[in-house]
Amino acid sequence: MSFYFISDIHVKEPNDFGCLLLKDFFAKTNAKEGDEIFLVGDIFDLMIGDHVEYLSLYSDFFNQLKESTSKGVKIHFFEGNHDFHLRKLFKRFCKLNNVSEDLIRIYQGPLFTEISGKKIHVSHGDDIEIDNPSYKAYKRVVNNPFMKFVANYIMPFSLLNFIGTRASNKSRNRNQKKYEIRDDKNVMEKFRESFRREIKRKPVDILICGHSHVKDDYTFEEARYLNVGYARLEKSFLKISDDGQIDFVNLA
Ligand SMILES: [Mn+2]
Repeated sequence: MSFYFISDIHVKEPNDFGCLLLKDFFAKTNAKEGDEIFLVGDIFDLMIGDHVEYLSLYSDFFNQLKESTSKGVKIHFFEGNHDFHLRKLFKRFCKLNNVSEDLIRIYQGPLFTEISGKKIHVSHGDDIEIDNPSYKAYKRVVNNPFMKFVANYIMPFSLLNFIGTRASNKSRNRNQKKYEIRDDKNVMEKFRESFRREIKRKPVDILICGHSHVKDDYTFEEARYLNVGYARLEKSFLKISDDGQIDFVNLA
């Protein structure tokens, strides 16, 4: 059994570079029965709420999920800060395509599991991030039940898309650094500190996340922090093999 992890592809539209990476990721993993794929958040730059339009807009991705799950591959989808409130959408997808909901798991928070005898924490990474009060306030707003209801039932897809694209572009302008600078030492150190605090709170052998857009492989007191980084820049994913061997694998 092998385990594959990728995050922060930020697919913006069908057939863009992100879609290409996502397609290449599924091709390169060549996952078989019993293998597990972890989509660790912000796979899509904008996917919010139960809007059936997403199923046709990103039909390549959903067809891929259908194909993988039909082979007995389990998919773990972690909601990020760009793709969330998606439980109902995936439920809908499973029903429409006769896919067992057991093979597609959606997470709003961290998953604590065990792989090859190691205790593992998997999450998008925003849950462990320290010193980001404005982000935490934003999360409280978007995650409250009212906003969830609005995203699922009130807001039409077209309006959501319009607002979301604008907000996303604005945030990109604000965070230009995050999207362009590789190995940003300040961000890297902040997330290492976040990791050190998190494993004191809840010890694991390995913590895997994304979100910071800074790829990392760092060990502290025998615990390992693996950040899969910004897929669009790094063009790689993480693989844990049957024997516990951990590798970054390159994409196209
Ligand atoms: Mn993120």
